[in-house]
Amino acid sequence: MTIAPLSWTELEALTDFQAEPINGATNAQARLRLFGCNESDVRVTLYRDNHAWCPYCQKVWLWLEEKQIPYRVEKVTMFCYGEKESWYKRKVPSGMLPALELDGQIITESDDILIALEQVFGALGQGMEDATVIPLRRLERLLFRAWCSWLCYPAMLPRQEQRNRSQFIEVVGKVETALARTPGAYFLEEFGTADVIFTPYVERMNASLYYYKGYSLREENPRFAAWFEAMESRSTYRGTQSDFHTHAHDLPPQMGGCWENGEPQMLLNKNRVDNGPWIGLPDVTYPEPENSRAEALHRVIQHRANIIRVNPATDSLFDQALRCALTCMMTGERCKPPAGSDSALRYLRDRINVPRDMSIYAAKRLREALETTAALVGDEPGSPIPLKHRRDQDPAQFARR
Ligand SMILES: N[C@@H](CCC(=O)N[C@@H](CS)C(=O)NCC(=O)O)C(=O)O
Repeated sequence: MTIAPLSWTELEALTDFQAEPINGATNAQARLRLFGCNESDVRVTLYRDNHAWCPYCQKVWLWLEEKQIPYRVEKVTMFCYGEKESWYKRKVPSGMLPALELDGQIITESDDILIALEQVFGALGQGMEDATVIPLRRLERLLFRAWCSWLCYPAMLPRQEQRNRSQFIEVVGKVETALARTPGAYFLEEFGTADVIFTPYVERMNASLYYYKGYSLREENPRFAAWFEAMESRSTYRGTQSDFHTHAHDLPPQMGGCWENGEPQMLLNKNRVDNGPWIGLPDVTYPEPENSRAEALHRVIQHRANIIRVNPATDSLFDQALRCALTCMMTGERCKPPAGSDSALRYLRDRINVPRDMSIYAAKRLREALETTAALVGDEPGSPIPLKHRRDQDPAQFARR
């Protein structure tokens, strides 16, 4: 039995999700963050990428959120997503992100940004140049290099793949030892700068190695597991957190390629990240909020005109198919979409970006509903996700009209 799709008006009545971008919890949509202060208190502007993807931006973003410094956000296009805004190139000729304007002065390089912010607003726990933090910053770069060597270069021989893997796991052992030095789950006695420094790439390592190498960083290392869990207890981190699907497909153009090892576990993991089930993947472990479906619905309704316009299917076909998927997500009932809409539904399934579009559980529920609905009419995949660029996600196409 399947039911008829609800109208947009009926769907609108099913969500009471209320975004509070300015003073609410950390979120990727805000253009201004006040934490209860007045707009006249704002001394900082963060220039960051549109997709909430750039790891160096995430570092500064998380720091500002933790310290509750009022700030403005200006979003800029990364090269592989589209054309860099000329106003930004006039400000920062290299076009690199992040940049920060502090009392009218532009600062680039994420580490220099954090040092400058510390000088004005004080450190977050132990600061960037503290004797306990400096060796941890070096360890983070060591881990980063070992990750790149494994992920971003093709291993010509199985022996080489094994060596790259062992080298990475050896550095992971050093990080586990560093985490074990204090009784709590964080790097030092209290949460602070060191945790912020590790966050962006450890999140990307967890996702990419699961998908391209069949290795689950978070599940195979108890101190990492405890650290991730502690991070997820913070609403700041939750607001910046991405999912496996987003990272697996955002990383290749940025990193110049990610290489699959073709092992059985890798193939299973890849299939699960791409086709579900998404609930239960080790990209998140905090309990699902009750309003995850309402959030997903709210976000789709808000952007539905552009979502329908950029979809390769005709507008009327996709409008109906999308309403079927949303009806399924909200009622739990199957709702058969028009014939030939399976590929269009999977096109959207594969282009939900976390946290740019919505939070992690909302995205999982939406992907699930799109897949369940597509499967009612066929097994046609969506058009492939590009590997060398992500212009299918060019922000210029999604600006609210
Ligand atoms: N060392 C710099 C690295 C920044 C960086 O590599 N940014 C990349 C994005 S992750 C970038 O802006 N690339 C230009 C672009 O993609 O448009 C920092 O720490 O801020």
